[in-house]
Amino acid sequence: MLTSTHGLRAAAVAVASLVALGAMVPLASAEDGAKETSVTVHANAEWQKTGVSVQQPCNVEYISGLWTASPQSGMYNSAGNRSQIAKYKYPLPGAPEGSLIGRIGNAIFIVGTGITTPPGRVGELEFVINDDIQGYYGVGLKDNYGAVTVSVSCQN
Ligand SMILES: [Ca+2]
Repeated sequence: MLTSTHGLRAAAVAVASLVALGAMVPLASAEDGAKETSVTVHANAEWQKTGVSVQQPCNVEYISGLWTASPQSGMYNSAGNRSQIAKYKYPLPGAPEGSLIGRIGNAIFIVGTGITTPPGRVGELEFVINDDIQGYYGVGLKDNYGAVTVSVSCQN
């Protein structure tokens, strides 16, 4: 899904990030070839394909939405629940439960509220909530609800 309103907001975020870093880097924008995609990730589903084929590192930024991996902990954004650390069988052990996790091939990484995908990784980008997706410890994804939306901006 492509949306222009999300594009504007992500561009503003990108400007703010570059200003904060003092970077003298030309801004990526739709005009100079960056391709931006809005992706909604659901809390109650396993690894979700984005349709985005990563060739060069892509920027992922949280836009909107709340979800939960455990309703008694309340709702939160893609940063997850920082007071609950993911267990061994979760997609990314040691990262916050309920955080947004990305995968390209066999590389799994935290997205949280925003990242640049790891260099040298090529393939389809996938997302999942950091929860017990196999139902190893309990009900797994069955008690989850909500969704978060991110923008994915790639130069390829
Ligand atoms: Ca759960």
